[in-house]
Amino acid sequence: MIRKKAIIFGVTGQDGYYLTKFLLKKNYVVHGIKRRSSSVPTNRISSFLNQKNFKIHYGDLTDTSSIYNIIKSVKPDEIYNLAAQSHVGVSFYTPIFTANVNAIGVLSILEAIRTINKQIKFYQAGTSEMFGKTNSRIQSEKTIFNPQSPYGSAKVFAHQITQNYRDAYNIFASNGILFNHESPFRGDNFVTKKIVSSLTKIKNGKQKKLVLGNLYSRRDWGHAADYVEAIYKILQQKKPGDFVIATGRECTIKEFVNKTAKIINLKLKWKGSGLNEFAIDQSGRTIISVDKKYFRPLEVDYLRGDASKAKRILKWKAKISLDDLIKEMVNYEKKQF
Ligand code: NAP
Ligand code: F7E
Repeated sequence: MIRKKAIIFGVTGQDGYYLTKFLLKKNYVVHGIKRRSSSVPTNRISSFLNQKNFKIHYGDLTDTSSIYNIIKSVKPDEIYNLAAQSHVGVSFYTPIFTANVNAIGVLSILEAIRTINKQIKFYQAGTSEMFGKTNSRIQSEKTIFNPQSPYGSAKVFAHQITQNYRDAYNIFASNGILFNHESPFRGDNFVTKKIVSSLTKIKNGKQKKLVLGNLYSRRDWGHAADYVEAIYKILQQKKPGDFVIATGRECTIKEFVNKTAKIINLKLKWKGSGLNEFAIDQSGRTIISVDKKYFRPLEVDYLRGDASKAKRILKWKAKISLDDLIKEMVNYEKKQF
């Protein structure tokens, strides 16, 4: 039997873990690309490292030669680009690096596909951050982009250059426009992971306080396991295209905190407002406060995705509820004590 070969850039990240698991189950040979790092970057994917259908290569999206050499030697059927400097807040501190990885890195992959083999299918990990400041109450593939960060702006370039290569060179190049998706394997400095991890520790006496930034932005949160299934389906279509992947539901950061507290049975009472807003526990101790340092120079206030195109064409919809996602994240955190 001939197995399909996939390259995953960004294999060591949250989505890299879920997509690798998914593709290995589908009998793919998966080639994952990792960067050199002073600490072990493969913690999430350690369970795959000894599997014969999983191979790991050193590479970096800022090193065009590594991208070219890997694609030339692996001869993949499909390339999934999940690699990015993916933190919106950090992109204000490292804007040039963010643009080199998230924008130019994508162009380097597309150029390698164009020169090596135009039959390779390509997936680009786009984001709801491309919508940025929007007047649309629900955002679809037709909503105008208005990014509010170096991260979002670099992703708009990546999105459009992917469309350009599709149209100019007839390459099967597709964009996902994924809204926030989380899991127990989410990076530590994203807000859901920070909230779940901190509140679980506070409940168990292992941490004193959780300090957050803007409590009132609204996000449409799904589960990464659901979303990688959509990513896969995007590359299995007859024609390439762009797809919003979202749940269609949103809530504020504060509502996410309250849901998590309820699930772990931690009683909270909110007081104050603005930078002086805080929450106390049953004994009157302040366990949540707000600090300016976690605010961004620009904020994206409201994101809610319309995934009806994905439902119609990919036959995809989000299955895991926000409450079940939080419960899974809480259970994982408890096991880390
Ligand atoms: P993540 O956990 O931060 O993973 C990012 C991956 O990119 C990691 O494997 C990271 O490697 C790798 N990477 C970073 N810089 C690189 C470079 N210069 N060369 C090669 N690899 C590099 O992100 P994620 O949540 O899995 O997201 C996957 C993709 O979807 C990203 O492109 C993100 O921007 C996009 N996205 C995510 C969401 C979401 O809510 N999760 C929503 C929309 C779009 P290290 O492990 O070495 O850092
Ligand atoms: O912030 C607010 C923050 O960093 C969510 C990435 O995967 O999804 C993610 O980007 C919201 C923002 O995710 C803290 O200001 C408050 O309004 O968890 P986040 P994000 O910025 O939405 C998109 C779709 C991606 O593409 C990205 O790659 O929460 N917030 N207090 C905080 N955020 C953080 N990180 N930390 C806080 O303490």
